[in-house]
Amino acid sequence: MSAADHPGSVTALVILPTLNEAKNLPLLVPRILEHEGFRLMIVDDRSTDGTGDVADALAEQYPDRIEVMHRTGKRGLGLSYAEAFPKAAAAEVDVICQMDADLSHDPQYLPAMVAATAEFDVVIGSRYAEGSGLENFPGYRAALSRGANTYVRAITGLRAKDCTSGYRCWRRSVVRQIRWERVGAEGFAFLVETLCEAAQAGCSIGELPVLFVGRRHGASKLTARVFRESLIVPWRVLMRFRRRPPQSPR
Ligand SMILES: Nc1nc2c(ncn2[C@@H]2O[C@H](COP(=O)(O)OP(=O)(O)O)[C@@H](O)[C@H]2O)c(=O)[nH]1
Ligand SMILES: [Mg+2]
Repeated sequence: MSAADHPGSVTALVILPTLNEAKNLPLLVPRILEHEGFRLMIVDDRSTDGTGDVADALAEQYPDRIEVMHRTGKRGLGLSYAEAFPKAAAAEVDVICQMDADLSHDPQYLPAMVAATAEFDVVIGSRYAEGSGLENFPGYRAALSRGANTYVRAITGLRAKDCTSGYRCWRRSVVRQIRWERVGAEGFAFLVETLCEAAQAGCSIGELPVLFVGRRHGASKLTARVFRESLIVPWRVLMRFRRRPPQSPR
């Protein structure tokens, strides 16, 4: 696959995890699907605000372009992605994307990110690459995010500026190589764990600057439990790779 050789013909499947995003989803979905060649896999975790029904209605509105997964097991962002990624890897698409459903990740960046997978195995929509920015994001959240990145990079050896961004595009061939069975993070730490797995597998990791906009509808799901797991996971990953730290992005 080469996006550069075949501009416009590259196909992408975007995984959208949702937990109480009923207001955001109808605003976001049309903006993703206005891009030709894009499809969606919405992974809802028994939202209590009707997001599951909103997703089903959107799937009817866009025939053959949206698949909705209604999860029944234990809730968690990581658990949702861990279920969705292997399924997405079996789809007939070139690129698999992941993004938040709260309008923080602007879909306008998707085509460029997908195109950049011609050069990199994984492309991060980065809040800290040169030219990026944060908008409507409280100071304490920005500080937490920067601190998390410093912490993760120091422990794991990852070199990306934004290791905790949930906005990413992966070559499908790379997703098929990841050892999903050993990815154990249940919450947001999944993002760090999978990036480490990718780096360990020798994948090249690139970053494109994005303007990240803090959510306007609904509430953050960053709980104390999720936060605690995020502190532990980088160490767990380090132990897993022991003397073989993740490689630097090429
Ligand atoms: N399926 C699923 N999605 C989740 C869960 N927790 C968060 N999300 C989704 O993950 C994305 C990021 O969560 P968000 O609350 O915005 O995190 P924040 O931006 O760090 O405050 C959003 O689309 C959420 O709806 C979960 O437990 N399960
Ligand atoms: Mg958010």
